[in-house]
Amino acid sequence: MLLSKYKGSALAALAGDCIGAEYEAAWQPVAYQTLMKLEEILKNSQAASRRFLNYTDDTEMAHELAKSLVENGKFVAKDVASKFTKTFFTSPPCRYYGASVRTVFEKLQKASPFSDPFGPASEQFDGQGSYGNGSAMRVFPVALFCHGNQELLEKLAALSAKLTHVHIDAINGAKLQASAVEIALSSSDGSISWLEFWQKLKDLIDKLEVDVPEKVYTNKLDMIKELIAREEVASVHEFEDKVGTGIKATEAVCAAIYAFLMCLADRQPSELSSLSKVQQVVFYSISLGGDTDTIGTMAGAIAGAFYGDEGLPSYWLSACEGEDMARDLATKLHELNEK
Ligand code: 8NA
Ligand code: MG
Ligand code: MG
Ligand code: MG
Repeated sequence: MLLSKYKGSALAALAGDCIGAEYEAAWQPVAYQTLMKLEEILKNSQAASRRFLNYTDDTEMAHELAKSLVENGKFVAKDVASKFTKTFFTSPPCRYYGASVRTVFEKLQKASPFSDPFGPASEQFDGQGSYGNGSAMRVFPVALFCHGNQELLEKLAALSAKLTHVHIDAINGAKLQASAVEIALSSSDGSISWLEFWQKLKDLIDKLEVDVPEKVYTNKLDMIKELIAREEVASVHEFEDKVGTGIKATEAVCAAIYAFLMCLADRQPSELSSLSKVQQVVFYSISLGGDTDTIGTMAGAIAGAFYGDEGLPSYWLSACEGEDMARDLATKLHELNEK
C-alpha cells in the first residue's frame, strides 16, 4: 500500500538520522556488534527508561520542507527559506548543522522578509556554492510530494537545494536521492532487481551529468555496480577509498544508494540477519562510517519507500524524537499526492 511506503520513507529517514547521529562524531566505521548492542538496548528497555535519540539538521530541514509543501500545496521558495531560517535560529545545539550554512541563514535573516531566497546560497565559497550533502539529506519530502511526476521532482529537488547549495554536485545529489526514493515508491520487493534499480539511477545521472566535465556521480555509480557485482564484499576501508562516506553530496548520496542496493542484492552482512530489511539497510548504511546520520537518513528514506513501514519496530520509533511529526507529514503528503 502506498501510504505504508510514505510512512516507511519518513520514519526510516528519521530513524537513520537519530541512530546515525549516535556515531557521527567518530568518523570511522561502526561495528555490526556495536549496532546490534544498541538494537538489544532499544528492544529490551521499558518505554519509560528507553534511550532517547535526538534528530539532527537532516530531519529538522526535511520536516520544515515537508510542512511548507503541505501548507502551500506547492513549492514556495520564500516560505521554505523562512522556515529553514527560523528553525535554524531557534533549534537546540543537538542539531549539528554543517559548518558553513550558518552564513546563508544569517544573510537570509538580515534580508527578511526573504526578498531574495536564492541569493545568499549563491555567494557561498566565493560563488562556487556548497557541495555539501545538506541538499540531499533533506530532499525525500520532494519525492513524496511529486510521486508520479519525475519532471516536477527534478525541478523541485533543484529549487529546494538552491536555497542553501548551488554547486552542481549538490543539486544533482538532491535529484539523485529524490529519484531513488521515487523509484522505491514505484516498485516493490521482488518486482525489481538491484541491477535494474541501479540502471534507472545510471540512466538519470547520464542525463544530469551530460555537460558536467568531472562526472563524479557517473564514476561512483559505476564503481558501486562493480563492488556489488563482484564476489568479495568490499571492506569499509575499500569503500571509503573508492566511493567515500564524507560530507560531500557525491560521497554520502552514493554511500546511501550502495547500502540500499547491497541489501536489495541480498548481500547484507549475516550479523544483521535477525533484523527486518529496512532495519538492515539503516544499520548497514551506518556501519560504513563517515557522515553516519546523513547516510543513515538517506538510505532509510529509500528503504522505507521500498519496503513500507511494517519492518520498523515500535521500539525504534518511540526512541526517536519526532516520530509523530514524521508520521503526520507522511500522511499529509500522501493525501496531497492522491488529489
Ligand atoms: P555546508 O554547506 O556548511 O557544507 C558542509 C561543509 O562542506 C562546509 O563547512 C565545508 O567544509 C565543506 N564544503 C562545502 N562546499 C564546499 C566548497 N565549495 N568548497 C570547500 N568546502 C566546501 O552544510 P551542509 O548542509 O551541506 O552540511 C550537511 C552536513 O552537515 C550533514 O552531514 C549534517 O548532518 C551536518 N554535519 C554536522 C556535523 C557536526 O558535527 N556539526 C558533522 C557532520 C555533518
Ligand atoms: Mg545531521
Ligand atoms: Mg573520504
Ligand atoms: Mg550528517
